[in-house]
Amino acid sequence: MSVKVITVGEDILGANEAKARANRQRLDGHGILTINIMSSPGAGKTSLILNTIKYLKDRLRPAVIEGDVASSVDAEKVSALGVPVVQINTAGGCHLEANMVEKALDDLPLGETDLLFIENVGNLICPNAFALGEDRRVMIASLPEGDDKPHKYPAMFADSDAVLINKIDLQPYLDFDFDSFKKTVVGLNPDVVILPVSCKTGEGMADWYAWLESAIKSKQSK
Ligand SMILES: Nc1nc2c(ncn2[C@@H]2O[C@H](COP(=O)(O)OP(=O)(O)OP(=O)(O)O)[C@@H](O)[C@H]2O)c(=O)[nH]1
Ligand SMILES: [Mg+2]
Repeated sequence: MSVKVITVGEDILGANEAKARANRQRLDGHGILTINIMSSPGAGKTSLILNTIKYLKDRLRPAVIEGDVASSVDAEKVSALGVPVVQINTAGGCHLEANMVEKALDDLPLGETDLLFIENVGNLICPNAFALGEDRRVMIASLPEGDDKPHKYPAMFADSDAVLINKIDLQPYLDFDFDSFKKTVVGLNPDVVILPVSCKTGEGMADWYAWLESAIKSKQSK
């Protein structure tokens, strides 16, 4: 008797791609630049979002979707800045999926939003495999994680438009080889933009804001 094989991964990813395209069309309809921010737990996703909101809130209307396994800790920090935010709790899921984002979009004022940050679940294994409807993907690495992470988790770095190296203020205390890190990332992703920053001291953040503003301009000119 022949055995029917269902490749679950392909089914799930195919369905996710379709939902992500629908999210993207919906966001495009409102002219919203959407950034999917990925990193390991604690690399600085929320810190980057909070700093960036403070920097541009007077000129642009941001909104945020927070993805976490549990809690609304990060969403509360965003909400305290007076910015619309929806928290998704994945209840054990290790990445966001497009259908979760679709639901969150229902609860955001899309007509009054210019820029949407989606903070993915902290994880270096699989968030990159699930499109959400974003325009750009930003990966945050940080000095305490070590410079070898692109070797160990290559897909996350290969699939990103920009890689931020956060916590450069900790350089005196750590052996992080910037040249080796950059060489590995460029080997995986020749077009990537690499930006060393510190969300704590503000060093390098002007380059991040310039990258973001250029992405916003290119979205608005479409
Ligand atoms: N020294 C230093 N600490 C930082 C920097 N950026 C963030 N942190 C600290 O790192 C810790 C984690 O930062 P978060 O922004 O919460 O990281 P996250 O990626 O959002 O974490 P999860 O949502 O839990 O995955 C916090 O204690 C921050 O204050 C930085 O540039 N330098
Ligand atoms: Mg966070």
